[in-house]
Amino acid sequence: MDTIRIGMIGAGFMCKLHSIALKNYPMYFFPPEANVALQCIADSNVRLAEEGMARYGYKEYEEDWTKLIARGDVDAIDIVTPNWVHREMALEALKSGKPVFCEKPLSNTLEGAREVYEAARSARVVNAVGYNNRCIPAVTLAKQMIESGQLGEIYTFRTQYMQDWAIGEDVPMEWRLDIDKAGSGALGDICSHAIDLARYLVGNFAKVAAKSRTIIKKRPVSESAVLGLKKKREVLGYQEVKVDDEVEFLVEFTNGATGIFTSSRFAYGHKNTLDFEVYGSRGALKFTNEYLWELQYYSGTDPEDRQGYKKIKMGPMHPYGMSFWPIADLGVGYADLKCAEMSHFIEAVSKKDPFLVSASFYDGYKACQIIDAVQRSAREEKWVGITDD
Ligand code: NAI
Ligand code: SOE
Repeated sequence: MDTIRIGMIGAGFMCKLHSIALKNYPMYFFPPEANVALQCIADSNVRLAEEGMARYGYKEYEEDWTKLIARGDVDAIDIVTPNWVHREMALEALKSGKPVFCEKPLSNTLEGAREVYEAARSARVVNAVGYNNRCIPAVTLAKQMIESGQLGEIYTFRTQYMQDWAIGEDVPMEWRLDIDKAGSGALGDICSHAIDLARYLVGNFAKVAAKSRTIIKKRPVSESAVLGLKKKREVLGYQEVKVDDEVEFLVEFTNGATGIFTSSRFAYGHKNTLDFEVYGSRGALKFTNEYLWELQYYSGTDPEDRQGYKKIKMGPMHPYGMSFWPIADLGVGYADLKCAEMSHFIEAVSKKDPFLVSASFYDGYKACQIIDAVQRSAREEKWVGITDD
């Protein structure tokens, strides 16, 4: 059996998730399509690269990511660096002809995402973008139910992705709050997952009408601020904030359905809440990641005196079920879902078939196209169309 030797660029939060997911792959997805080796890790902070090598079990480490891509002992590239460096790294990986997994969003600009997508299309190598929520068993089941016609014609898709970590004037500047680095705020950071889920479950967007705002317009700058850590740090200065702290938008899908999106990183009561409802002519679905292992289904065709939501508990008979646990309702963890997403990437690399990934660079480009349209709509206070390319 082949061994796919992974080169990981970035040694932060997502490096931990991806490394654990890749290590667990052959145990959850057995027999594996290929063996996976954590071969080399790179980070511009060489101390983190060296630490990551020891912590996750990589064989080598590099400070220079271009050297990692060029190594003869690296077969596939996994990009888990911040948004603004995805473009150059993905282009270099594609140029090397090696399969590449890039975390979302594909780029911090629409132009960068389009350039990467077009390069992947001509390079004809396996390419995937990190939209792991597609691989939540309940979400995949929702897709199967919608595609089978069980909900009939889809009328409305309502979704929210809400967090609270950005609340407070003392939360320091970090790349997720810097428009030049991240490309957007809540919109690209968390709502892009909801955008991708909407495309996955309902279809492409025709046009959007948006409203967004920056709530805290100036933040303290301190040494090496890390997401979520609220430790007091020495304030070195202040930086203007231009990212969206909250965003709301309406969508008209190309199939005529309507979408209602809300996303904020200023939402007390939500540490990391992603939920959606789908309303159709024959029924409805409800999901929240706060009950990751459940999908609520309402059949509009039940006898009128017996209608109501029923709670479907995910188990071995559901998507990815046999890869996880033999009885229902034992739950999955964050790394398990990334492992499910990685299983598609590993299979695609092993079979050299770009169509086997879960979300591709095309999906990553489409999400960036929608992010750009939402930003334009909010700026110009009008509906903005999205080309169906
Ligand atoms: P992080 O800030 O924790 O780690 C990024 C690492 O990249 C840092 O160690 C930094 O030193 C390194 N780095 C920065 N510039 C570099 C360069 N030029 N060359 C080499 N290394 C460089 O970031 P985090 O939270 O891991 O996010 C990484 C990416 O993953 C982001 O694009 C984010 O949007 C995405 N993400 C996706 C999630 C998902 O659910 N799919 C969840 C969290 C993040
Ligand atoms: C921070 O808001 C974050 O880590 C996002 O960057 C991820 O995409 C999201 O899945 C979880 O929250």
